[in-house]
Amino acid sequence: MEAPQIRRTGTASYAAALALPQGAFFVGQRFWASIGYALPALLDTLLAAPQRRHILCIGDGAFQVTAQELSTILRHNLKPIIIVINNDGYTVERMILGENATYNDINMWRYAQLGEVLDKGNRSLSLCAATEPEFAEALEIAGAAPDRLVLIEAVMGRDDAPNELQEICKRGARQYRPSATPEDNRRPS
Ligand SMILES: Cc1ncc(C[n+]2csc(CCOP(=O)(O)OP(=O)(O)O)c2C)c(N)n1
Ligand SMILES: [Mg+2]
Repeated sequence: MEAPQIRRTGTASYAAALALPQGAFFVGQRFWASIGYALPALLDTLLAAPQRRHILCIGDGAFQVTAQELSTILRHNLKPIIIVINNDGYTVERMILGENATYNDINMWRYAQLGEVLDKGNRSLSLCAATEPEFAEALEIAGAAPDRLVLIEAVMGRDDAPNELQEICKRGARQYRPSATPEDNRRPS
């Protein structure tokens, strides 16, 4: 079986906790944690190992930084599965500071239409999943379509994040902003 690769940014980093099949490997950059890295890095690994099926888990915020590389991936006729976690902005940052602050908002995109907009060649398949059964079905469809780039928009709640990550963020918030008050989280009117 071809082994997948999974990479990360933001809450998607918790894809690292998945049990991967034998022979699969994980690519990420936990040290710098730079958003915008993962999509172009996917292009690199696709070019290095086109015989494998590559799976990218990426946050909507990170995706928007270098989204144009989706076009390059299509131009090279590459066929990854890209899961964009659409949680309406910078969730991991909201958990540290500014839960409702506008600086953690991003513009809402029609992610599931990008494969079509960026390519006249009909080489992609786009799916949108807002529930667990829909997501499971989307993965089934993606698994059965190795000849297409598959983009899955996974719609999540704004505050939906792994418990462990929430704890880490709370500790980070106390460390970096011990003086932070509830007012810091208030959205300007
Ligand atoms: C280049 C860069 N700018 C800013 C940051 C700070 N930062 C860390 S995570 C994050 C938001 C990530 O949002 P998203 O990719 O949507 O992930 P989510 O936590 O919402 O799943 C930001 C802005 C960073 N790590 N790298
Ligand atoms: Mg996000």
